[in-house]
Amino acid sequence: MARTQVGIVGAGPAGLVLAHLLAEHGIQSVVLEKYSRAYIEKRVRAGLLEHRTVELLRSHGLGERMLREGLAHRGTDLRFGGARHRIPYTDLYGGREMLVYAQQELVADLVRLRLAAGGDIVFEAEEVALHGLDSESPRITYRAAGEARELECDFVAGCDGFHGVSRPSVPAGVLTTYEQRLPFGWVGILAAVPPSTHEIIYALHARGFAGHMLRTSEISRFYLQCDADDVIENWPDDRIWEELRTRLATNDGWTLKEGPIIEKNITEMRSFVIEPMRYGRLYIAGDAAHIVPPTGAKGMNLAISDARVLAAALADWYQSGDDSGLEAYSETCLRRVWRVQEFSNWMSWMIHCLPDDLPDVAYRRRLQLAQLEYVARSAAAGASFAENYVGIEDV
Ligand code: FAS
Repeated sequence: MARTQVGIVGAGPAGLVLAHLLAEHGIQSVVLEKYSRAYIEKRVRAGLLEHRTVELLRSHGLGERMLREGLAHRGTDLRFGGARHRIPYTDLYGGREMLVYAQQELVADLVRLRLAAGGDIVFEAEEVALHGLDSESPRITYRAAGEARELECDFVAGCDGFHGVSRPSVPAGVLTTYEQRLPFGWVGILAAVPPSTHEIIYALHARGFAGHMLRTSEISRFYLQCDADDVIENWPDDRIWEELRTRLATNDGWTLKEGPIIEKNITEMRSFVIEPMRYGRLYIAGDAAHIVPPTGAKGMNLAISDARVLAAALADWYQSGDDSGLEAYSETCLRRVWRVQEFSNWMSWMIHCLPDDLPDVAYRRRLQLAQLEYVARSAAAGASFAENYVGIEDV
């Protein structure tokens, strides 16, 4: 049976950043990843890095390509009633910028840097199962390269996303789950077309929300509000462009660049949190512990934030036997998780068309407009939006 100090399940942003930060403290880890390296380095997901995420990656030598190729982002364009309102969040939040840099590029960087530093990542690890989580030597069994393997650890980090095995490995009755499903979904679109603006657009139109997100100078990410139970077959390319043109239009004749759609899918708008984020020697991080609607571009940033907290707590334990960080891990992460849940929920309800069957919907639509006007016109409201959107420092 092989042995390591920390067994990490999942090579997403949480698992890979954790492995890097642990290595800096001389703590050994093995990352077990279900899919191939090629697959995870092509998997399109998030694309906006909070200021504090950029600073973490930069300060740990993980951001060289990110800083070179990422697009600095300093404000966002809020559209409603045909008018545009720019929220200059960098000016409103102490000069902090965000960076547009695709998640799959960051994953590729983290894998390359980890392997170059001699890190241990097992790709295509199948049938991963966790054992003895309430003991001092938890074990992970799995299959790789056609053979059964076993890894004994001091700790297991469950960084395997919403559909992983870590959360379900916690005995029934231990976790409390909180969830909400929003009454709409998103059509996520990736198009081979340069961005039509240099900043992100959030637009509320009578036909629904539309988002113009950036990715690179040649690729653009768009989102369209759809029914919660919609299917991608209902969204042929010409309907997508028609809806994007209509919903993003402004009174001053702004035009949308169009091009070939290279990927489209439906994303559910859900919120999910487990408490606590640990069981015995299992510490759960990232999407395995919480999901936020992608409205506020928070999921990946929150995953990396959990990894930062867990790495510091494990370093204290190994260096001095101080377990206070591990004891406080869940509470420390959950303060930020719930701050981000509240912001993402508030933003989602503010910029989506409310379904007709919602109780008191006429009244709620007027509230929505009042919220948008307030964020667009008030410096204080803009500053609060900026602090949350760019990444609140201390929660
Ligand atoms: P991840 O899911 O990224 O990584 C978990 C890893 O564990 C994966 O590589 C998976 O293959 C592996 N794994 C799973 N089960 C396993 C098992 N049994 N054994 C071994 N390995 C296993 N967030 C944003 O901020 N902005 C966005 O625009 C955005 N868009 C998104 C679009 C989609 C379609 C999805 C699904 C998510 C999106 N997100 C977005 C959220 C997303 O970026 C997550 O928050 C982020 O990937 C979380 O990182 P991790 O917690 O590391 O989990």
